[in-house]
Amino acid sequence: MTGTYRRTTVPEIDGESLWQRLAELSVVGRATGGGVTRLALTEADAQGRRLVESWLAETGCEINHDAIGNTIAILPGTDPGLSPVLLGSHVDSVVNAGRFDGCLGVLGAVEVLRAVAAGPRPRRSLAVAVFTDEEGTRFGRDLLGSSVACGLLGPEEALAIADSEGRTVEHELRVHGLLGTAPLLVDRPPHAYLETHIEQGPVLLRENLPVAAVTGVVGTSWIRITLTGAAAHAGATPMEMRRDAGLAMSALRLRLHALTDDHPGLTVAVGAMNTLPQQVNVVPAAATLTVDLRASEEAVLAKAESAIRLLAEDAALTYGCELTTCERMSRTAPATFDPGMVDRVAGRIEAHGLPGRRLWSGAGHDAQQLATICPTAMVFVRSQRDGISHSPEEWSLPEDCTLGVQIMAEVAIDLLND
Ligand code: HGY
Ligand code: MN
Ligand code: MN
Ligand code: MN
Repeated sequence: MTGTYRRTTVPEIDGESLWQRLAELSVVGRATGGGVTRLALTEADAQGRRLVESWLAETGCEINHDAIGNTIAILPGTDPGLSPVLLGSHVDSVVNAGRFDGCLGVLGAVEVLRAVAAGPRPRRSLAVAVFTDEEGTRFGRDLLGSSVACGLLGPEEALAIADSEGRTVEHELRVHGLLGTAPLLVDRPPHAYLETHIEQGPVLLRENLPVAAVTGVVGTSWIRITLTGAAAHAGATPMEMRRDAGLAMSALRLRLHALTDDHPGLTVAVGAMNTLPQQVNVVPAAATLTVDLRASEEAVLAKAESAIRLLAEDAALTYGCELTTCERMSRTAPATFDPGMVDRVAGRIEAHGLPGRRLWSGAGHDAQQLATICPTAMVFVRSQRDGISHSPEEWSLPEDCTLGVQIMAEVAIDLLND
């Protein structure tokens, strides 16, 4: 169902400009694997932020940063005392990522700003947020910027988080001149928040639909586990005398995946795994792995989390090892979006002559944090190539991107005149 969609009365989103800017931003942090690497608060991420802020400035917005470096741009309405309508997302990425994850939402918001700035000023101000460190891959805490903005994580605690080389979030924000004094969103909640994002899954592609209204987002729990055994000679040590931490970790990994059998709706991923001392002829003395648990129901997520420690202790014991650490790295709660906001998005999709498909998100998003402080909804845009994401293969069609942002613009413009 591609091709042209019925236009509506509101200003049309400039799809050309959106596509151009997605391409331009994708050059910042170009990775050798052909994708994009803009890990949070690296020079590449800061360069990406500066490029986006230059485009925000062109629309006449006032631009500030808050205590965790979130960019907050505001286009004043005729009644600036009213709480603003906020659009946003992120431009930091995982390693060797695609060009759409987060960027579609931020650059879509830029296009909505351009369309609104070109017309009669609405009552409410229109604000755009570019959140710091949504991905969490460098500092180990996902949705960092939006969690602080929404009062779910203290600024001091967040600023003190360090990466594996000991560089703190605060240090990196200072290096890039992103530390600011703008009020946190929780202190002045927006009237509403909207985010456009690629689905990062196969559902819309399979159903041949370009867009959907997102009904909610899974909760996520990241846990790091270390098992300790004993280094030993790979040849001379009899098998029954070994305390092989690598073997214990492999057994644990299989048991973690088996959790999905007794917890319907749970997803499990072991994204990082390594053994020490990483020598071909030494039985591993230690092994570390990270677990990414997700569920749309809090009870399912909590039950899976509580099972982890027992599984790790049991796997360690089975192979004569010890469980040394089982620490939570990050935790976000599942979020159900405001039904009225979801209806607005679905209604605008139907106004374009399309089914108002509602869909739950298996990926985490800044919107799940914003949902704790104001009415929130998301627009999903179809992902191509089986929905692959967090990969250079990530792809979406220009007309689907334009339609998704057009839907967001139409909902936003209604809210701006609320
Ligand atoms: O992991 C996630 O779902 C998101 O991309 N941070
Ligand atoms: Mn994202
Ligand atoms: Mn992502
Ligand atoms: Mn995400």
